[in-house]
Amino acid sequence: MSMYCYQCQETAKGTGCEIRGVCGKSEEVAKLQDLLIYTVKGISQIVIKGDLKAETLNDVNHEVLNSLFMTITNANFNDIAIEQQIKKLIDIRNDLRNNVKLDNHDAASFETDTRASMLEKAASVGVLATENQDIRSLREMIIYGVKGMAAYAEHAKNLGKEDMDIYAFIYEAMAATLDDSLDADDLVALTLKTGEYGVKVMALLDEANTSKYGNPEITTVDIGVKGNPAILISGHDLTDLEQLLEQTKDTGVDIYTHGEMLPAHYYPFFKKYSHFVGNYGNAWWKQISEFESFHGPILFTTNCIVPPKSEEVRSRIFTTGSAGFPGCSHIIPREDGKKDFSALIELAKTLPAPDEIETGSIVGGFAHNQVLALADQVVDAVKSGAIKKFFVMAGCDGRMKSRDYYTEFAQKLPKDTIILTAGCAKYRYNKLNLGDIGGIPRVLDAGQCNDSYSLVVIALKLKEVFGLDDINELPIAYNIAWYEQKAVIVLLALLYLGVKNIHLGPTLPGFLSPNVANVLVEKFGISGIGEVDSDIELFMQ
Ligand code: SF4
Ligand code: SF3
Repeated sequence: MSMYCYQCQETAKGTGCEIRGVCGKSEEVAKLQDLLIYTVKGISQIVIKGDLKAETLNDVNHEVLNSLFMTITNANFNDIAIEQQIKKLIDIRNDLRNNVKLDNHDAASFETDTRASMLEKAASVGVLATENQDIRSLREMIIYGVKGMAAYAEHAKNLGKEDMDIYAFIYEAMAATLDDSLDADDLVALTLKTGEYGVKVMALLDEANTSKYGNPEITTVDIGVKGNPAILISGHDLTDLEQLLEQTKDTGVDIYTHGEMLPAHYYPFFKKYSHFVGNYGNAWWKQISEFESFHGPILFTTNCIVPPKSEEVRSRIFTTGSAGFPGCSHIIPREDGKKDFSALIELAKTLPAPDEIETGSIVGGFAHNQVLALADQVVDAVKSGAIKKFFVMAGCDGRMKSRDYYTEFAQKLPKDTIILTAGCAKYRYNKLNLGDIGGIPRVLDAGQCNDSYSLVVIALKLKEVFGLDDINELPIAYNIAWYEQKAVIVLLALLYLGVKNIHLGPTLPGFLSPNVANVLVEKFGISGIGEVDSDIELFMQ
């Protein structure tokens, strides 16, 4: 076997990619990512055993976040960037080790410098290095949750918000995945603790986003095109968007969002930019054709990148932050921390305007503040029976045909139900005309995947208003679609908050061993999805 990765929903045969990633990740990149994660574990061991405080580890914290983020599905396919990051982390690790006395564990002391030696080392430290299937399953679930946590912590950090407790937990969790004294019960407890910190990191990012850009508000977003040359921005990082909008002011170049950047339109701050014109396209997996017809430069601030099929499209793709793709220009911050997007802007001016692929608009902006402003209306509608049930359908989209389930599910839901959504999963139903209930749209989009936090705040508020003791007594059902590791941290956060009977699809994670899957079923009532009609019947009971 040349590689082994089973971290995402599209893993080969539902069990693991062994030759090449379904996502397009090569064997070499997969192995380098394994080694990068192993190096993070080594640093974490030194931090924990040396009782080093995150407050004193500024650059180390940031490089650890970046490394974890680089290994998230569809974030970074660039072997050279990952190799450089391994070297950087080994230097950091060795510096830390000089000041800490500890028994030399391999992760905290191995040395490699050439690509060949890295690949050789990687072969023995990946997922399968843990032999016991259940321990492996729990360790990997914790690591995937921590990856999602790191992604959200990085966005918050970019906005100047950091929480040392979150960094300390990342070290604790990553070091624990090498600790052979921990048994399955210990790791189940750590999994829930990962969820606890998942709630903290999403709250931190929510605070970072809303304190800088205002609270999302009901917004109509155009999905057609204007006639100007344009840049498309994808991913989740709002600070990159802000800088791009500033630099394109009065240049004649328009800015469109793609995929997970759509919710940026909901923030009051961005509404002052008249050249911030709309959203182009759909969820990440449709980018191959949508990037062809967009014609202008594309900026990836994070995942999800799909390997471009043509040189022409590749030449228009730029990456920044933790994202990367071989042969695409990568924008790094200048000394002052700001990014220079002039290369994209100059390129955009030479290229045609986007082709129109659809027309009309979509409505979103139903994050917690906006929904709570409508609380009276919502509560009245529930009390009168006009709203029978809410369906949380947050999470990710993906290319599998089986995800048509979610479109059909949304279409067939009774008309007295409301869908609460967040993440790119929404593209399965946000352009259907599902109507409204007394003026409340039947699809309420809170924002990006991290804004699933908003849905939790809304649920907790409803619990308070209705005077309930248990969040599970609310008329809310959870039918979550997952794809990558940010969805793992969202799921663990929901479990930590005590949410039961979550349905997870389109397939259960390949990284769950049968025993670990049983624990999730028995303790939390987690289940997969079935047929649309019977699932709706079950949910409505
Ligand atoms: Fe396979 Fe997903 Fe890993 Fe890519 S990220 S190699 S598709 S399991
Ligand atoms: Fe989508 Fe990649 Fe997860 Fe942020 S863009 S939700 S899949």
